[in-house]
Amino acid sequence: MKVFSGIQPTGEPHIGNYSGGFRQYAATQEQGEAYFCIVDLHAITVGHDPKELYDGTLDIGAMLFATGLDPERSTVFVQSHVTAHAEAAWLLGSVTSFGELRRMTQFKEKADQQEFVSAALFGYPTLMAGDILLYQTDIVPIGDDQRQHLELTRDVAERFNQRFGETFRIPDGVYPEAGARVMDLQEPTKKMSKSFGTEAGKVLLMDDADTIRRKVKRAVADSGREVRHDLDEKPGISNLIELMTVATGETIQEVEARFDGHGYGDFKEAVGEALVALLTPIQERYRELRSDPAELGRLLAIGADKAREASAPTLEAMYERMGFAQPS
Ligand code: ATP
Ligand code: LTN
Repeated sequence: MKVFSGIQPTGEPHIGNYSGGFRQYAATQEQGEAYFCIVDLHAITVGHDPKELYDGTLDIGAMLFATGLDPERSTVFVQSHVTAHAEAAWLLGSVTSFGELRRMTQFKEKADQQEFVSAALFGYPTLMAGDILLYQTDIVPIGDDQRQHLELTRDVAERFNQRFGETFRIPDGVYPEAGARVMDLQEPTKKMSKSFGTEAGKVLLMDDADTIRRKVKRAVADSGREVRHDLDEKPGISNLIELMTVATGETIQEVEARFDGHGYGDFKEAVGEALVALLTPIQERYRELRSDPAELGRLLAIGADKAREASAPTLEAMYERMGFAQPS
């Protein structure tokens, strides 16, 4: 079983990224040969600051190990270190239509936020498709927001296979049962996001304990007083219930039962404490790893070597089947 996922080294990671990303990576690495990629090439699709990209790459590297990736078991690497990714994106651009890319929700949302809409932002999904397909991936652990990109990846892979012969395995997305779409604490009908929303709306993985408690306490609740999961009637409380499941591993029903008869105040306090208990040890490991950039660089260099080797045969097959003349 091959596992692949990617995370952008931009902005500060939040509890939504932990739920849809980091924690699933650590869990799925147990299932087989796993690749986790810091997608720096994706990070330049919106205006970026070079220094922030540089630091963010090491920050995310440290966070991937701090949240449980084992460098002995998983291949953790930086996208731009493996040139096959940029090449695959170009080749796949020829089997992706303008119409398909134009329909992508993330493109529309991000384009609305930018004054300068780059061609790279438009082509972003072909780069992501290449990331996944180069490794003959079976499963892709992601959050709900990436569902549409994964569907496009499958369509593009099938089209390539039909036109040029069986080349890619068709990957499946893996989404968490609860917490696949963590919502903003202040606007619980919008996804918690690195790039949108206010500071008060997101619990950052590096927030200190008091900040976490305060943000959860001030989270928008709903009318009524029952701690019950109901996305239509109670988006705020449902979101906090899902965060509790992320922090403790309980099911939604178990959380509801535990807080039956309790008011919102008690419940919020407990969610805050559970998040503090989850994040404190992660923060300690993160600080340790981040304080040794040389060691981090060494681990990422080993990852890049392994990823180069693993992706080369598929890239070669792509060139060959598409009719590019090979030196003999
Ligand atoms: P932004 O929040 O700015 O849209 P992103 O989605 O681009 O950031 P990435 O760092 O690329 O963030 O995503 C890493 C992982 O986190 C992806 O698997 C993504 O699906 C997941 N993710 C992002 N936001 C959430 C959320 N609110 N709930 C659950 N998973 C999420
Ligand atoms: N688009 C994703 C990041 C990403 C990714 C990938 C995820 C880039 N390449 C390959 C899974 C597999 C995002 O914005 N979260």
